[in-house]
Amino acid sequence: MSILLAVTGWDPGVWVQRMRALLPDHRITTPETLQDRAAIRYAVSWRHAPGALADLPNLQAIFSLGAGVDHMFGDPQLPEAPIVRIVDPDLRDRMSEWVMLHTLLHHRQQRRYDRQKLQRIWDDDESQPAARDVRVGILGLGVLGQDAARKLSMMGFDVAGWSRSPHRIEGIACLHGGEGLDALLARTDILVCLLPLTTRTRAILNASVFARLAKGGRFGGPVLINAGRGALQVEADIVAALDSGVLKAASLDVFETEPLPATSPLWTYPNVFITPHNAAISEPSAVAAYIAGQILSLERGQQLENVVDRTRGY
Ligand code: NDP
Ligand code: OXD
Repeated sequence: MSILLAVTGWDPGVWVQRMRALLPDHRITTPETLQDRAAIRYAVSWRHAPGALADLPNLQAIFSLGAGVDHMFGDPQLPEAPIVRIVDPDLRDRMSEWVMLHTLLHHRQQRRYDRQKLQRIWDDDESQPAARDVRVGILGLGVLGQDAARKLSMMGFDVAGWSRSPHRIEGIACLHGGEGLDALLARTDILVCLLPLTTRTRAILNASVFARLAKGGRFGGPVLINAGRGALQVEADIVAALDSGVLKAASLDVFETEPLPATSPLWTYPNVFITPHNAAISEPSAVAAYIAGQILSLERGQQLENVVDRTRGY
């Protein structure tokens, strides 16, 4: 039985090595070395080239090397086989670290102290709000959003979350649907986006949403934190909102175009933190173990887990 590893932008070598070690009875191949298409039972994809998974008559599952699966849907020849996404504590914890770090960087005004340090200024002038007086709104209450919500809540922040369907999470105000979004925005000082990119969420982080965020919060304007996908945000609207003061600051891990072009104005804002789409990397050992575990349990007759709903797009 063979596994086809089709990745773009990442070194396939490390993944081939990990998968071989965990599945010694399976042959791991890449599109470049693929000979027997009928032998392929599983595909492993990260932004695979369109058509790379076509004509695999015995394909049983497609594994995404990321939690997000939007990278596959641009392929007009994507096979019908079930798509499995990553749900893994290593990736989840990495994302929550990033979200907590960036929430705290804004909450504790770290940029201000960085500037003061460069100028050797000792100024403890400004009052520091308590976490309980800061309202965090999380878009997306899935695996990543729920974990970040719980951890921020444990730190004392006043946390609400928004999803497509209703949820109940102790200590978190859970909202959903169109009205829920209005209510969430109206009570949000720090907006954290952990949504998947779908036809319904594309460009959701736009001028209209920024204008509905809470005014009169503790930072002199709301803060945007996005680690979902770049196409969730309208960067021209972020720049305009930063210029007009509708947004006070931002932390962005994902961008409309990646790598973020050197010409992007986002680089120039002192109050915008930029990270290179590595809020939660897919750590090869953890993710290969997750995929190998799913393959072995499928071969023992069990069901695949974390299968994507193609009609919802996530
Ligand atoms: P999940 O599928 O577990 O959760 C998605 C959440 O978004 C769910 O709560 C879902 O609602 C909600 N949602 C989806 N569509 C809508 C909508 N139209 N309106 C309101 N809510 C909606 O995903 P994960 O938490 O695992 O991951 C989220 C995303 O994070 C990934 O898709 C990926 O894009 C991104 N990511 C980024 C990384 C990075 O390094 N920057 C790393 C890993 C992931 P419901 O609960 O009702 O279904
Ligand atoms: C993911 C990512 O989806 O790294 O896992 O973006």
